[in-house]
Amino acid sequence: MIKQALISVSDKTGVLEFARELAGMGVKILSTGGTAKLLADNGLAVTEVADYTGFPEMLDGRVKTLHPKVHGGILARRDFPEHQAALEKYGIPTIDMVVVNLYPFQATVAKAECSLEDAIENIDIGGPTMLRSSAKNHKDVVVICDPSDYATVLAEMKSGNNVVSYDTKFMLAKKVFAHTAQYDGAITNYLTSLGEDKAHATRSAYPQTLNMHFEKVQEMRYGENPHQSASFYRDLVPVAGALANYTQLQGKELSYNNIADADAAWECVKSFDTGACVIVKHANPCGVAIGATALEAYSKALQTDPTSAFGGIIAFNTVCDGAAAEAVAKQFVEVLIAPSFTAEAKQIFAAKQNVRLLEIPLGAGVNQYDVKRVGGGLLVQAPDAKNVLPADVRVVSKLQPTPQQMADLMFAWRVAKYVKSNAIVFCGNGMTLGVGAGQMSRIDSARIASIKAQNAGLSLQGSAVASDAFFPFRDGLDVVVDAGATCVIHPGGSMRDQEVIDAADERGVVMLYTGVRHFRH
Ligand code: 93A
Repeated sequence: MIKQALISVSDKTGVLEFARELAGMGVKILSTGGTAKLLADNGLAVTEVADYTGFPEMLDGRVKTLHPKVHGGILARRDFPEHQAALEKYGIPTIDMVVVNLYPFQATVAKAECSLEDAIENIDIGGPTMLRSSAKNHKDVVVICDPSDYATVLAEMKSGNNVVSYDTKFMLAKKVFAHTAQYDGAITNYLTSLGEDKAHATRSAYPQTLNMHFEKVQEMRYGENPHQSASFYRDLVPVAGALANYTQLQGKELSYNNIADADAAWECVKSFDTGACVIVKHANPCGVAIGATALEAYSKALQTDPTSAFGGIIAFNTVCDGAAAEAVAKQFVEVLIAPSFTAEAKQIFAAKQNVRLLEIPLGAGVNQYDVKRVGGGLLVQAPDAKNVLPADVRVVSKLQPTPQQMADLMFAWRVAKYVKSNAIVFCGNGMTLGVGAGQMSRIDSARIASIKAQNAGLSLQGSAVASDAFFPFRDGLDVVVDAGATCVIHPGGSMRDQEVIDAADERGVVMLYTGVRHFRH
């Protein structure tokens, strides 16, 4: 039975309505300065904590609620007679509900002009203390740190005579410890990112102690292999447009490899600003194409490597309509991704319940960190968010590219970014013709890409080639030109650049430098 609640919130969203409902149910309300004023100004009966404890808020508000009359009332065990006797002796009533959200530390330090002084003043001490006290004693105290829980708690109280179930109290307590851990993590990240002079100009993106916080989306039956257990977590702060925001419309449970491949396909297809389709197998694109319709993009992408596309992951960056769905449904597909599906497309897959359909809203967010686990450690870097534009590239050959070659080269370059190194990608007419991925030598990738094009019955005559890093020798270039390429794009920057440029001129092909490398491992 909730008789007394303490409300102290920085984010005052919904708190007035919530407090009004509590008051209506006969709950006494204690509150701190700003919150008390808001409630009182709106006609609610509220007791200020300062009046309650007999101590004023002091030290510029640093000490408001840090008092035995507050913490005793929260922490006392209701089922321990000694605790009850102590409350009685010192005149401490119980506090049965605590509603607190914290000083906005993260928002404060996100501002470029934030000083160390500002940051420190925004480290909440009393708030987390009350949250932790209540969460520890959650058996008897309802604790709310997220305004989105007001409605749930009210509904339970109304239907249950001012009582909140243990399950809800436990859920709320778990949320509190996750929340305070994240809050302390943000403080640690901030303080340990400051440079010697503690000035913000020298703040590092990589704190000395790195805290990252995720929440579980789902456990998988197994990991990369059946003997490995696995789980999928998403960022606590959602990333717009990211895979983790998916909604599964139908199909079997997603596996670990499904999620990894779906991410590769989705990241690649999202990078196109016109309608595109990407087919991924074992984390590499095995077919990528643009098209006036989803069907056209898919049909072209499939041609690159129909063998590998079997059981692949397919992603569109445009709505998947009936025509595209019908074509895709003819092949064995593990996962199909699109920003949306038409009713007709959904209908077509209704007959194929094994296919996992994922809807993911488009968006331009990028992860703050790109991470890779190594033995006993974590490699952390900025994500490869670089998109090379036509204005960024430099023609280094004597021959200038035609507009068609330029378009094909830019397309090939975009794809190469998403192919594991060493990557060699033959393209033409807005589609991949041959993809060489994940080889230890660039020349082998070049050979494999041309063999794959041959196997698929695709001509490489007049094709465009992208190489994710520079050609260290002219031999790789010779392989792609022998195969039929007439234009090549790569970063440049090798010791033997001149040898490779001379080879391009000798062979009469166009060569472009991006000045940017896209290794991907
Ligand atoms: O300065 S504090 O660390 N010291 C405290 O004793 C204390 N008690 C509550 N911060 C404290 N709070 C925080 O005040 C709460 O966590 C909440 O964010 C804020 C609400 O203040 P007001 O009601 O004056 O707006």
